[in-house]
Amino acid sequence: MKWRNLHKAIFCATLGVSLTTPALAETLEDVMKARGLTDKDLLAAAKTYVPTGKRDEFIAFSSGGQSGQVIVYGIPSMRLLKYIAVFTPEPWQGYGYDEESKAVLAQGRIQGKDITYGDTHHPAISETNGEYDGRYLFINDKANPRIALIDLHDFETKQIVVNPVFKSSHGGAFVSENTDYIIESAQYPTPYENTYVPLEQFNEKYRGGMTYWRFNREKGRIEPENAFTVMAPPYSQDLSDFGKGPSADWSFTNSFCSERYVGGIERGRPPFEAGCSAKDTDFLHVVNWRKAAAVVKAGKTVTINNHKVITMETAVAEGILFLIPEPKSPHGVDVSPDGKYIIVAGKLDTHTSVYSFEKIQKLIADGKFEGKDPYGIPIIAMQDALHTQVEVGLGPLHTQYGARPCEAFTSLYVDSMVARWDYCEGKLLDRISIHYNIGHLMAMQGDTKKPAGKYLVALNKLAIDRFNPVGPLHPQNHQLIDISGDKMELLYDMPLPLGEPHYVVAIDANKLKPIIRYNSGWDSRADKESPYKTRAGREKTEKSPGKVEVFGTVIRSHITPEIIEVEEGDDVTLHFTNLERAQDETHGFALYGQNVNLSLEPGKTVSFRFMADKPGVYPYYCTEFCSALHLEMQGYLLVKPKGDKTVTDTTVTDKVEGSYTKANYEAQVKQNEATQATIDQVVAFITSRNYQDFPPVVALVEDATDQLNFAKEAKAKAEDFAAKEDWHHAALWATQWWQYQVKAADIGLRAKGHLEQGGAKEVK
Ligand code: CUK
Ligand code: CUA
Repeated sequence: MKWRNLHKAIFCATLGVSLTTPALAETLEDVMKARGLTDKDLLAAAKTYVPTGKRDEFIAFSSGGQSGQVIVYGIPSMRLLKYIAVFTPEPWQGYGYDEESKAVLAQGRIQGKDITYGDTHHPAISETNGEYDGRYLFINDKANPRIALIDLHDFETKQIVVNPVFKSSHGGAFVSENTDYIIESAQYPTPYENTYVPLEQFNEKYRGGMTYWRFNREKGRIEPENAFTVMAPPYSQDLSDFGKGPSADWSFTNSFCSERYVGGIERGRPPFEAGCSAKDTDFLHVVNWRKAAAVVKAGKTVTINNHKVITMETAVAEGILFLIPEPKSPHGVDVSPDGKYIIVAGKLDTHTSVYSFEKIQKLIADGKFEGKDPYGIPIIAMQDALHTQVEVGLGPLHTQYGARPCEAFTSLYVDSMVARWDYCEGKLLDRISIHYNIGHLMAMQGDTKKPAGKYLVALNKLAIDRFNPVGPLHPQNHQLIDISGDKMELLYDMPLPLGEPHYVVAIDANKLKPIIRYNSGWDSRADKESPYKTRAGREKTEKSPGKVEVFGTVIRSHITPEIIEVEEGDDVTLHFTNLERAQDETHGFALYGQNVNLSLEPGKTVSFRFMADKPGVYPYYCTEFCSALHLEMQGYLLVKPKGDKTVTDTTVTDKVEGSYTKANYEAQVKQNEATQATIDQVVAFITSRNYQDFPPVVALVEDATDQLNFAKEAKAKAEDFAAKEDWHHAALWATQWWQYQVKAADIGLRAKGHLEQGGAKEVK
């Protein structure tokens, strides 16, 4: 019995339940036995389980690797929350299907070609004073050197910028401590111009570099016209990081092939991997970006592909660029939270190297260099700049920081471990095995001035046997590790079924304040009011020869217009505005055979354009189960053959529906009156409470009021027809009046529930 009580105590203590909770039919002991769970499992479960209706403490934004998307999940539950469409079309969000988002994707064209995927590596949250501010997210595309901007007020991609001089880029996106700039360094050296240059001219004509994209926070956009690049030798630049605090004006980028080796096994040469790891060291690039920006302002640049470039000669003359040797095949470069140290991990070295920013500054000020590289760039001696080196294990890659002073965590690819160590004292503290072959690792806010500690996520390259098999292509495995105690503890495995994520960033959930609906008639992709915004009752169709433009709306449970008639060969554009104000009342729009799926979140306006090139009948419908009458949220696009002169006779379709009688009408009116009585009760409840203090309820009330106004209009129409003794139309409109009442009641009840749960007070 002691055994059982122990488990109960652990379970109750960790979940905060009182021991006097009445016994459940099934005991914890039974479940543990049946499922083969240990004490450790139980603790891990209690630490990660987020009960129904509760939320996570941190929100993680993960690169989606080759999927070209961003994956959002909660920590510690590891529950998936969203995929954000970035470089790749995504139908659920209408991304790449509505004209507004097609325009965003079109910004990412490379030399006129549509690129419909991205290889995303490094997400970065915007910072203010070196801390995440939760406003924007940036992410790079390695394959096509691009940076995307996601606005975290609605989690949508707003902008894509294409690097004008690189042909691949890896060391982005990382932000300066006030997000003045986003860095993107080159990876594979190429000529800056978009021309052919033979590989024999590699040393002379191929170049690497670091691009600094200016970010305008007021506009919430990257300004390509104010971006610049610091040219660098063809050393295959890799990861980058900006300084913080004392080092805030500087950035650091490493490189993995300072051998400048060009492979070509088919030419009888040893391959790239042999030539690029021949030397014992590569180069850490140390750049004074603040000075570089001033040099750009002073006009000391050359223009290549319409983009400002600081040449290596200028960079050297102005004291902008320095090199420091770093151990064999380095990968991550990560600046410590206090900004005093730069930690580099060399994949083929067992150490992490801690460089002292203070020492580097002194050496630069004293002009103490060990020599120059072939391009005349001063080289600082490694031993002079090092603070310490720590033996952490095999294959160190990336470093993150914890909440304790001097606490660092480094991923060990070859050892399949995470090392916890002290970068001030230079000593190893703890190690934990992961499964298998870790790439990046991520601690909560672990690359900012204020790491939050608590948890760490290992981004493992291989899953092998960790999950139920799903064929040769395996999911990725993000493993959650508890770092709150002195010993690291593995808590959870999460399969990620979308691309190979490289890096993740996680922010305190309280720092994110996304909206729940758009201002009515909003073009979310451009973040401004849409010129196609349409109000209720103002829907219209404009026709001119060869052209049809529809200004429609959607609201539970109909699409207006319900019938669209065009002629074969017409150029058709549909604009729809979602009139809903209620939270989560999204409608979709799908149309047969035109490759379209639109997502209309409350308030949003989107457009879709296509050629009606084939006569026929094209049903359309709402793709979100939005109400009990969702299936009826439908319509027909009729493409008439060219020259068809048939006149539409509505009386024919009316007859198809059958005929209604006076008795039908009266029965419906009776039901409507009863429904109205219920609505009046709900309204009385809401208005007797301080509902104005609850913004979501205010939105619901506005929405319900809309529906009641529609009901009033339908009622008037029904009564008109009744007066004319047209019982058929009177009954139909009475039914529609009831439909609006039902929706109003539904919304009203939701508002009432919200007030009851929120503890609203009675007002006089
Ligand atoms: S990279 Cu993939 S594991 Cu692109 Cu930051 Cu290191
Ligand atoms: Cu709107 Cu279903």
